[in-house]
Amino acid sequence: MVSEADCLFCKIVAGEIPAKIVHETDRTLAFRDVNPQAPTHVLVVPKDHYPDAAALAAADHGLADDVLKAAHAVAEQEGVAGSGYRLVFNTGAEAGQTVFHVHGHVLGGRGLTWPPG
Ligand code: DGP
Repeated sequence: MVSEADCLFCKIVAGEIPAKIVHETDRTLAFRDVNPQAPTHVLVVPKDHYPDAAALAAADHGLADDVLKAAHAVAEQEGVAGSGYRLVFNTGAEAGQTVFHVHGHVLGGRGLTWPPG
C-alpha cells in the first residue's frame, strides 16, 4: 500500500487514529468528518496515499472510479442519494484543502447553496 508516515488520513486507514467508519471496500474507506457541515458529511478516501484529486486521476488504475462509486454508495446508505448530495474535492490550499490525502466530501441532508463560499 502507498502510504505516507505523517499523513492523518493514512493513519485513519491504518486504524492508528479512530474515526467513525461508515463504508469500506478493498481500496476505499469512508468516515464521518470530525467537523460536519451538513447532517450528512462523510469523507471518502482511497486507502493508498495520493495528495489530491489530480494525483488520484493520474493513478490510472481505476482508483478514481472506485472512489466515485464509494461516494455514491455512501450517499445511498445515508439516504441522501434521492434528494441530492454534493461531492466536493477541494484541490489545493486556495480551494480550502487542508489534508493532503485526497478525499471527497459527501454532503447532504439539507439544502445546499451555490456558489460555495
Ligand atoms: P479539506 O479542507 O477539504 O482538506 O477537508 C479536510 C476535512 O478533514 C475537514 O472537513 C475536517 C476533516 N478532518 C480533519 N481532521 C480530521 C480527523 O482527525 N478525523 C476526521 N474524521 N476528520 C478530520
